[in-house]
Amino acid sequence: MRIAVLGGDGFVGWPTVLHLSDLGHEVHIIDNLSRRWIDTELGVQSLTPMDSIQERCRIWKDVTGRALQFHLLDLAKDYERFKAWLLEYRPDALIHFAEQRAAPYSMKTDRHKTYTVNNNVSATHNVLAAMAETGIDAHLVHLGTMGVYGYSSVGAAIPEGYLDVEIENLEGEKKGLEILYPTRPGSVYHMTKSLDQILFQFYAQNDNLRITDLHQGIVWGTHTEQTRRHEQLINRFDYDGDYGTVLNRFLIQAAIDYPLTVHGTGGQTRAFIHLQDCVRCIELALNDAPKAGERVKIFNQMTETHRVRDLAEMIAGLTGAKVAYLPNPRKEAAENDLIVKNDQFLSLGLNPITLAEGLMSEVVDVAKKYAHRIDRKRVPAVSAWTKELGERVERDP
Ligand code: USQ
Repeated sequence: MRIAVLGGDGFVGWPTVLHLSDLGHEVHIIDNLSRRWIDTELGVQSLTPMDSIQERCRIWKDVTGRALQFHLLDLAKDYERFKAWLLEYRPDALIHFAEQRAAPYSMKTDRHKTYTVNNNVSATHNVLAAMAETGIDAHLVHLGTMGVYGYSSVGAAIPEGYLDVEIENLEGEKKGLEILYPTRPGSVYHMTKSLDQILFQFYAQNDNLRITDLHQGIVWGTHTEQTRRHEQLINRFDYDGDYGTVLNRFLIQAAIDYPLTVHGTGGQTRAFIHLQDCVRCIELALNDAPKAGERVKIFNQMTETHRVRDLAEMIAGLTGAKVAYLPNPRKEAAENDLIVKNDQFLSLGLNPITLAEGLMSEVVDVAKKYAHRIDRKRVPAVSAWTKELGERVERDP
């Protein structure tokens, strides 16, 4: 297949590019390099040293003989260029990662909120409008998030995207209805992914676009089979308070002897998936495209659930790290349960990598190797969901 990976320079985008190229697909990277600009804005850098995207592509060609093509393009702003690109290359599939993906970054200030909404919603809508306009019948695979469901602890398993409900009509008869699972996003970032769902529903129904939405959990790990093949193919690794995600943060904190930063009681239960499984899921989803006219296919892309404090205690037990229970900068349920259905990927052959397999050492090894690059001042999470929470975090960092 000819595949365009939108956002192919990012944390999950880059390993996906390599995985698909390794399978023999012709892979194009479309990216505006915004993630690298945001590093500059925040004054942080990936724990792992990253080469330019052009250099990364050159190394991959040297190592494997397979070419990657990079196109510098801003999907939210360069609509006409993207449309022209689609007509020139006529891809079979588009994988859409091209969104600002950090919840804390999206809540920093009103500027960050509007940037996240403008960037994410425009990028998604531009992709859909261009596909409909050009008539290019590509399969669109989008990286969504488990966070669209919210964490309401009703004690029922979260289905894969859709909910069967019963409503009473005017004659008093009970009628069945299938609806998108009601969204309850917990940040502006998660809100944009909830909005994306409505855009997908509309374009699938109106223009027969073939769309898959992957509701992904929190990714941990850093390597995949392909990123290990050469030092300069290494993936980016975020540890800072805005972009670092919880388990990877705990692992690097343990490696540098920094007390593990649990927000609140740590009673938040979240869904997780290893990076290697993410890229495998994308491959499985690509091969299982919906037909034109079908509803959007939604998968829950996660493999296990964990409570934040249990993760911290587990890592403390393994490494001897201390655990710090801190004021929570986020407005979120202090405690929640989470049961998630993920039968579709399991039935397609996903064999999940779990935490219990000792793979966490992979991250600790990376953290130890590059510990000299860590700026300890960038570890605390300071972006607060409200002004009041911000003041509390400032008083007791
Ligand atoms: N947390 C801590 N300590 C930390 C960092 C986080 O206790 O040092 C807590 C947070 O308060 C939250 C939970 O851990 O309750 C998860 O936070 P996170 O930063 O690991 O994940 P989140 O903000 O939800 O976002 C990440 C990715 C996002 C993806 C999402 C999947 O950045 O792109 O969509 O995970 S999910 O969470 O399933 O929606």
